[in-house]
Parts: sequence; structure tokens; C-alpha cells
Amino acid sequence: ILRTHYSGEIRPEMDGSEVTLAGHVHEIRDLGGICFLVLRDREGLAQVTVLTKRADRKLVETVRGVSRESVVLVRGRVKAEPKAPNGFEILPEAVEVLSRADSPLPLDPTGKVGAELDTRLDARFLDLRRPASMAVFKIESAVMRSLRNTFYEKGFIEVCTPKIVATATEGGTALFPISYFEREAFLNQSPQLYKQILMATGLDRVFEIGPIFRAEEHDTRRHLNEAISVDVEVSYADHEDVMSLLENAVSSAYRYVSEICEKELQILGVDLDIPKTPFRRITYTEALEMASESGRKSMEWGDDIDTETEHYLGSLIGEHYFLTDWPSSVKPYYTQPYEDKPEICKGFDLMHPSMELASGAQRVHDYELLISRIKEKGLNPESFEFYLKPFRYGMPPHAGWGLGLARLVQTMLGLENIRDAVLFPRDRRRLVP
Ligand code: ATP
Ligand code: AMO
Repeated sequence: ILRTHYSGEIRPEMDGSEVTLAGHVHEIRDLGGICFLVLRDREGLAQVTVLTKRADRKLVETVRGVSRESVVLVRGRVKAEPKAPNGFEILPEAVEVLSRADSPLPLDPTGKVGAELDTRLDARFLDLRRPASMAVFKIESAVMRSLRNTFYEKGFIEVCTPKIVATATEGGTALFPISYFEREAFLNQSPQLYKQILMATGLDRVFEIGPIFRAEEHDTRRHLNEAISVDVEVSYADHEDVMSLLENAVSSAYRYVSEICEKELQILGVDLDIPKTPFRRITYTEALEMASESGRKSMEWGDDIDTETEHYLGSLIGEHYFLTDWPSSVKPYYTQPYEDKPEICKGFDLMHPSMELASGAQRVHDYELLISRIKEKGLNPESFEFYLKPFRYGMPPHAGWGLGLARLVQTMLGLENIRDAVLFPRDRRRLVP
């Protein structure tokens, strides 16, 4: 490793010690007798100060000649300096340019010149040099770490299921077909069928954090064509059990981020409110009543809750909540109907006031019931043979959910567009970078 320290690790108390920093040239300010090179690395900025009359002539030439955003290695001494940002500067002994940046730059990473989302995504490698862009992904990493911690603490096993598959899962959203040697195949839209099959193995409680692919044509602020889904499946559990797992996982992720990402939250200007558990539970029927009381357009029992109503409920409730007890007709075939009232089912959605974050359910584990539910949805059980077989040889009752990672981060940080929470988003118009 070439560097000894990140900028953020240097303190004025280190006055006199020799360090080597490496990073991009954030800024050059040449005032004649004194020249400042501000170096940026992942953890912050460091001011490198060159007294041009006294310093080595070659070093002065190098600093004056380097272009913004070039990659440099700076070896020098720390000097406590109250006038410098963060109270220190580096007096360089050697400055080496490791990689020169062309100019003009396609994007200004200092953020002084604003840019549209599309321009930023086109030059994402430069955009991510902006502390505010990078902060989102440091936080996303903390979110994944917290979720994994929660799962491991609760005895889950992490699994990886195939993304190249032969059939649809949800029977609703469109699939991306791919050519697979002589056969047709698809990119998987959810690990649903595989995580359920794993319940027949005795693995008992599994989770996966992996990509899902959906050929949805719409262009919204919360839909992507490739998204990361956080999926769990738990044997001998019902919908209540996994709702409680979900609210705890979400609340813990907020708490963890608030503890370890203070700097990043500050950069983004976000003041995190940790959602209190348990989250409110609102049944589908109650939600319909709340919506109709408002005198807005009324919905029929059995309709899916539309985006407009979702937003209205969100503004009324103002915090995370669960929508439960959906009509069986609205939820996928694998959702368990209530035994005493089969027209409603044990499916649920986790809602943030601004959008849906997760869906889940207790699943049908009875083979015959599953076959009839598949037929009721107008699907052909024969195309689900590989999925159905395990249900004939000992399938425990089970429940689970899928949570959209980018939506969790988007809503946590109040990001306008889901694309801001994805390094290289895929949508109808965007396939590169
Ligand atoms: P599901 O879990 O039902 O597949 P989802 O998780 O993909 O949904 P949701 O936020 O629940 O995402 O999106 C479904 C809702 O989004 C539907 O109510 C639909 O009416 C609405 N919707 C879909 N496309 C658009 C669009 N282009 N503009 C506004 N709303 C849309
Ligand atoms: P669902 O289809 O509701 O449920 O997906 C679960 C969650 O994944 C996220 N998500 C998306 N995020 C961004 N762009 C998309 N196009 C997109 N599609 C889905 C959302 C959503 O709430 N098999 C069930 C889960 C289960 O029951 O375990 C499923 O896939 O946050």
C-alpha cells in the first residue's frame, strides 16, 4: 500500500510526523509565493502547502503543472496550522503524479458546478468522487452490514440462488428473456421459488442479498430494471413472525447507520429518526376505509391499492407501517389464505410514507392448496414442476419477505430518485456505464 494515512486520519497533534497521502487533486490554488494543492481521498481533504520560493524547484513545477483530478502521491510532514481546514497542513517533501487527468472534466467533482442526474450518472466515476455521492454508498454498505448482523444473530444462513432461470416467479411482472445455448431462459425476477424450495431441505432460515431483474417499462423515481433484493425465508414461522423480524431489521439498520455514519449523514444533511417498533399494522380493509373517508375517489374491495392512495395513506400515517390482511385475489399464488376466511390472506406490505419497501407473507405449504391457487391465478402448474415437487415430500410451514435495498436507502436518506441509491442503475434508457 502506497499511503500511510487517509486524510481523515490526520490530526493536528500529529505535528512533525511524516506521512504519505494518495488521492485526487481536488483543487490547486496558486497565490505566487504560496501554492495550495488540496488532495482528496475517501476519508476527506488535506491541504498540501508549498512555499514556492523555498521549496525544491522540481517539486514546485510538479505541483504547478498538475491538472485537477490527477492522481498524486504526497510524502511530507504534518504541521498543525489553525488557518488550514481541519487544523493541519502537509509540507511536502515529494510529490509524484501517478496518473494525469485530462481537461476539461466531464463533471465537476468539487460540486461547485451542479449537474443533472443524467449527466452525473453518465460520468458516475467522477460523480462518486463528490463526497455527497460517495456518502450514500458508505451508508448503503452499513445498511447491508447491519442487515447481515441481524440475520446472523438470529441464526440465518446466507444463500445464493440462481439468477438464470427457466420460468417466471411472480406471474405478473415481465421477464427479461436471454438465450441459453439452445433454450430460452430468463433473468430471475425474485428468488421466491428457490428460497421456498430451501425450506424443504431443513436449512430452516435463510437470507439472500442479490439482484432481481424486472422488465418493467415504466419510468418512475422508485423502479429499476435491476434491483438488489434482501430476501428471507423462515420455517415454522407465520406472517406475524416475519413482520416482527422485518421491523426489527429495518429499525436496527437505521440505528446502526446513525451510530457509524455520523460524518456521511452530516455531509448529506440528514437527521435520522430511528423508526420505533412495533410498526403500526393497518389492514387492507381499514386502509380502504381511511381512503374513502377522505372523500377522494373510492376503491372497490379487491382492487390493488394504487399509488395515489398509497401516498394519501402515507401522508396520513407519517411513519413506517404494515398493510396486512390483503384480499387473496390481489396477492401471489404462494400467499397463505386465512383458514377461517380464505378471501383474505396472510400477505403484507411494509410501507414507508412515500412508497412500498417490502412484501412478504406466510406461504401456502399444502401441495393441493398450492396447485389450486396456481390454477386460480390462471397459471399452469406444469411449468412449476421443479418448485411443486418439494411440497410433496415434507414441506414445513414457512414465511418470508423481500425488501428492496435501494428503496430502503432512498427513503432513509430522503433521496428524490432511486437511481441516486444505485452505483450503476439500469433502466429503460440506461445500459451503460
Ligand atoms: P409489486 O410488489 O406489486 O410488484 P412493486 O414492488 O414493483 O409492486 P410498487 O411501488 O408497489 O412496486 O409499484 C406498483 C404500483 O406502482 C402500482 O400501484 C402501479 O399502479 C404503480 N405504478 C406502476 N407504474 C407506474 C408509473 N409509471 N407511474 C406511476 N405509478 C406507477
Ligand atoms: P415484490 O415484487 O413486492 O415481492 O418485491 C419486493 C421488494 O423489492 C423491491 N422492488 C424493486 N425495487 C426497485 N425497482 C423495482 N423494479 C423493484 N421491484 C421490486 C421493492 C419491493 O417491495 N417474492 C416477493 C417477496 C416475498 O414475498 O418474499 C416479491 O418479489 O422494495
